Amino acid sequence: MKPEIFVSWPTLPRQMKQLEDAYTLHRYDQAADKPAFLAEVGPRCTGMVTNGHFHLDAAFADKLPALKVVACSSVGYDSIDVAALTARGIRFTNTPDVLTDDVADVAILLMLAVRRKLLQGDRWVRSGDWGRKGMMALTRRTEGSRAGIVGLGRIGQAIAARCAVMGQQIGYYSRREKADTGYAYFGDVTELARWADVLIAATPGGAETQGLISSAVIDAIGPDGTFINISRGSVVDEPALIAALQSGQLGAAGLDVYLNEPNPDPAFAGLDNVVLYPHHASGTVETRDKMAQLVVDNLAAFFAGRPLLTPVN
Ligand code: 8YV
Repeated sequence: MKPEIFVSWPTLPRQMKQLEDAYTLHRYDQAADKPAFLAEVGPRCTGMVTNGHFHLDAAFADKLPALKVVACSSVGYDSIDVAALTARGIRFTNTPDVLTDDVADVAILLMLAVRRKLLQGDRWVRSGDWGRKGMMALTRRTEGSRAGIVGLGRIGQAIAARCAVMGQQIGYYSRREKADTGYAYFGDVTELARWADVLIAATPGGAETQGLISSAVIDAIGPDGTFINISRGSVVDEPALIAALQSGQLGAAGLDVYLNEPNPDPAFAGLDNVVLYPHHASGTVETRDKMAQLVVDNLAAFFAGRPLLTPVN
């Protein structure tokens, strides 16, 4: 008998085919009557495929009493109650490392697009303003500017390495100072924001970081400063962010994540001092294939009694 797998959020087609060959899949994501589907097949499923966009709390997991392993196709899992899974002895895996470079690239992409006014420049050419009005407004230099990174995990470190190559001064906030980074440590996010020209949020989401980029931090970045967010929308006080961008208290922002996805606050669309990206920092063919393959390979390892490739618990 093939193990029965509950699919709350499918992965890529190539990997779904591998899963279909190896297991009996139950596609909750496609079920018309989800409560009935969960009640019918949940008790039979020993494995689950999900994603950080799916809310998996203890109550939902309790509907799968035979569950032994959950393979998540994202690195972030702030929507998943891993402690509840662990308490039941359910293993949980995510997709670290394979997306680090892509996400760090997007942080730099957004920083440069904002500070060098890429979108305004594109419009300046397309609209004919260049011919009618001449040179567009001057922008801001990267070399020598100060990059403040909030969270120096895998992705934060990859961002810092890119900033260093571009000649930026680098400061960071983390709950504890990290040894031998060569970067300036700030034990207070607001102080880092006051120091930095660009503040980059690179922390995980979840309760511990909710609202970490507060109104006070946003004000400390200031009218000449830039805020970049490639972490989670929950990390920032979004109403305060919008108000600061509207008033000019915050100079500009580059955002990949929002409180309400995939329909962010419409106020963002009315701002010309923000560059918007649709939570797509890991969205390359190569990286998403690697992330999806980790789902397949972690499940295969579990059911073969081998060590998990990327365990969280
Ligand atoms: C995507 C992400 O949102 O990995 C994460 O935590 O936020 C992104 O990679 C998506 O969850 C990948 O499937």
